[in-house]
Amino acid sequence: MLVKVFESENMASALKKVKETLGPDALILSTRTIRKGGLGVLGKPILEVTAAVEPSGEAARSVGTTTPVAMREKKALASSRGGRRRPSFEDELSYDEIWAENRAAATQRAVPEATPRRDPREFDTLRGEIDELKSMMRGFINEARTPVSGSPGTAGDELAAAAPSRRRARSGANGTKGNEEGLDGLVALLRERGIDHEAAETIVRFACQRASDAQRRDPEVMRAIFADVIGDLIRVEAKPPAQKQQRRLALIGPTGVGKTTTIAKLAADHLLHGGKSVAMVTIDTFRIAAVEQLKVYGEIMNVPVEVVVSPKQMRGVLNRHRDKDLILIDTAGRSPRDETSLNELADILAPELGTENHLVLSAATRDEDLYGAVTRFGRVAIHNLIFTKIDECSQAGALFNVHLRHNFPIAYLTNGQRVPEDILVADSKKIARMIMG
Ligand SMILES: Nc1nc2c(ncn2[C@@H]2O[C@H](COP(=O)(O)OP(=O)(O)O)[C@@H](O)[C@H]2O)c(=O)[nH]1
Ligand SMILES: [Mg+2]
Repeated sequence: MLVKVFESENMASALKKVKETLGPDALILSTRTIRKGGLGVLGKPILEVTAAVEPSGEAARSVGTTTPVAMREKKALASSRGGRRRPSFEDELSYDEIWAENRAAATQRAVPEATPRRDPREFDTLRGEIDELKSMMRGFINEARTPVSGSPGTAGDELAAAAPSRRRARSGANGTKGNEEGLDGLVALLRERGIDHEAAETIVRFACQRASDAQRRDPEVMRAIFADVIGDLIRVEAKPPAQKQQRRLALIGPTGVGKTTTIAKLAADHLLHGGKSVAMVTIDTFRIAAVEQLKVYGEIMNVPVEVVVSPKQMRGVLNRHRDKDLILIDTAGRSPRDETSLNELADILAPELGTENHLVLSAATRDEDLYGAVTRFGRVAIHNLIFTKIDECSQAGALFNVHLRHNFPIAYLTNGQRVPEDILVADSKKIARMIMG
């Protein structure tokens, strides 16, 4: 690995130098501010960035491949897309351009109107009926998860395979064939929303206990009752107790689900509305674009960004920022199929650090991929779920299926690309209404 140290007046020009010298695949190992000019603390502050690149030749080859003409074309394309460009790094706009655009956008929306409000949530009154509902539901799901002998499939397959036999077994206890057909119609209303068969059947049975015969025949009324039942089954993150202790939120999850964007939204929310001091940490041997993305947000919000590649560095960074109210930890670039990198992640997010690990999942993902991600990222202790891209999913039932199956509380939802506006604190009733359309 070729390691080089760069000095510059600010992060923008330092990263530009790194990119020009080592190419876009460069890894940022550390950043720090030093003073130069022989005047001790009065010396001019200089930013020192240590960066490295694998000697594969790829980086070297890619340096200079973006011609001025190509850059101009990309700039034209970017400006034709309109003002509110995010630092998604899908094209090769320079750091300076992205930074300038984002700073302008951030200034314009310094006090955004549509910002997440922390709704007061109720956790103290769990009615006996709901407890019973939940335990029945869990029993039902666990029963369905028991592997069917000779069937090597996924948990989803097992559920599907177990369903018909249980339906047959239960139909006798539930009365006439006519009733069963009525129930099937109601199950279909839930299946339309992306809720899986087992969950749908259970919701219907609970809903029928709350509905009169006449109500059961009215799909609109039943949809509203379903929303109530679903709302009672959804668990959201408990409000953290009012305490002075620092909170450390780590976001883990597949690439591209929106972890970094959500980190920025959370940082902005805590800064603007909670008056909290925040530091952002990013764990990985990063490609420069990934670091830049977080640095851009860090510079806009004036929040320090640290890069950590080892458990030791993590402890050092947490110690350095022990005065902060909130540490947000991003884990860009981990593929759920990369076992080694998941083990490293688990090492860095060691339980004794007290991180609250949020698994970030895109609500616009198929059920099986969601279940797969939970299983693979289960190597790291998962405390909560965050569902992103709810604006992109036509049916939000998958969100409910994975939540119910794994029973991790939901902490936040995100519903768009805008930072910081598009984030919501999870509210079970609202999620239920969203699922039922
Ligand atoms: N539509 C939509 N896009 C989102 C949302 N959250 C993030 N994105 C976009 O998803 C892409 C990947 O986001 P990023 O934060 O880089 O994902 P990461 O790889 O998990 O860190 C970016 O283009 C984001 O703007 C969301 O709630 N809705
Ligand atoms: Mg990221």
